[in-house]
Amino acid sequence: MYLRATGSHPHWIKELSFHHEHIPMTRSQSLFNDAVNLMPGGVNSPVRAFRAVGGDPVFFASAKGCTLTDVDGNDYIDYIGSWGPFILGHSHPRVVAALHAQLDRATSFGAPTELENLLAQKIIDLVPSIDMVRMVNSGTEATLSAIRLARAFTRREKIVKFEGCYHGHGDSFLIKAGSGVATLGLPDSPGVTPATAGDTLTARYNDLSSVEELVTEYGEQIACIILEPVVGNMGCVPPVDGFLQGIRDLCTREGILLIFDEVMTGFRLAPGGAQELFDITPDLTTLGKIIGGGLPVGAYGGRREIMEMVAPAGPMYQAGTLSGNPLAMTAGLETLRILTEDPEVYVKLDLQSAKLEDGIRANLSDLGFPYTLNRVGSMITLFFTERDVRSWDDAKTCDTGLFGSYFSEMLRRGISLPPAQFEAAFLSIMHDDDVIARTVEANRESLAVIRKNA
Ligand code: KE4
Repeated sequence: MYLRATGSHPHWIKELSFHHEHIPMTRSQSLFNDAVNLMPGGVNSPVRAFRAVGGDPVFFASAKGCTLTDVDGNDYIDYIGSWGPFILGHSHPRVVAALHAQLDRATSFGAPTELENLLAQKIIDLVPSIDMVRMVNSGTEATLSAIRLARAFTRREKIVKFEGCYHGHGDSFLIKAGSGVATLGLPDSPGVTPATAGDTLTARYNDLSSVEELVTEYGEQIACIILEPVVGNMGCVPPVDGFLQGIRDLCTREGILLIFDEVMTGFRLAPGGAQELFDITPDLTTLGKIIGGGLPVGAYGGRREIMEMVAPAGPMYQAGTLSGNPLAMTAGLETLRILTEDPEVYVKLDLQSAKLEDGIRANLSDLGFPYTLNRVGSMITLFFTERDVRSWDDAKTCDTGLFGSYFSEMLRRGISLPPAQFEAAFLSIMHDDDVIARTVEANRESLAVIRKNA
């Protein structure tokens, strides 16, 4: 198979093709050429298609710790971690062993198992605001269910979300969403009806007055306010002082349920997630990613009086064939057990992440790049803008083209970053000093190259 001289192939092939009329197509390239005829955009989730950064996606074959290996045998340092789940690194031996043992017993019944009790209890023990929890199969299912529950409990219809926050692909959320919606420049998605969109109000993150304006106008109609307590889906954006408490107080005053979407931050920033870090108690919390340990698990939970409205205990319907799946429960339970064995694990993770931040900041100042870097714990984003990034209005000033060039330079140097400016990068407990030093060096070289080409 020979590479077609198209504009779509990765940069490092472009250089080679100048010298050789035909070079053998990589396996990754060949697989992607097949994939684009089999699945929309050749992927099963849009952000993976490299549309925001150029070039074709790398196909991976295996992973261990923080190292990925692609189908052509190239190794990369992983800063995606499957978009958050792999805080312990890939293929942790204890998680793999637990999965093997469960595989030999059974993978699914569609009936209750002790494993669901165990993971539910673990989540309830670690997240004080959760009295009762329901397992589902993705973050999207968790947030869809949580807003349906909020509407059922309050008998109100409107929800408030924030521009640039992403809560999965449920219709109500595809309004000024972050992550892949922002990455692909899709202001809203076709297929979402005006009736549905009309029940979603949007405010500006880190701007309490924009929330108060909505409450003044729609107060009694608002069932819930849902937000990422630390945003990952604009890139990493922390809450400014007083923002979360202000929303908490406003919800309490107005009888609005506060939903913390901790699909990304849950067990990422602290055992009790961002709500522990910022000492705020939401009424409902949505979870995902880490609680599945790399297998499909989502969950929503909160105050008992609210959760007991969920069928069959109450009238609000929600169901799922593979919800609480024993294999997925096993991966999540083992992951949380390991994660919470070491009381210092989050301190160590923060220290390592700070080393990466310091290294990149040194490069930025040495090279005269006045760019913004936001970090909370092991969530970090380098924004290609000179503005402080506190909201979508700030994030959207990024030079996404330059980010694309930076991404490609880092990939050529064996660093696998999220292929989009509006995503958070993640470190795991496996990102040691050597890995971080190599990343900082690659960052320096990449910034120097894009500066030269600018
Ligand atoms: P999933 O349905 O993708 O499991 O979860 C949706 C979701 C909900 N809430 C938050 C805060 C999230 O970050 C997500 C999913 N995150 C994206 C990454 N930004 C998943 C990656 C992708 O869409 O492929």
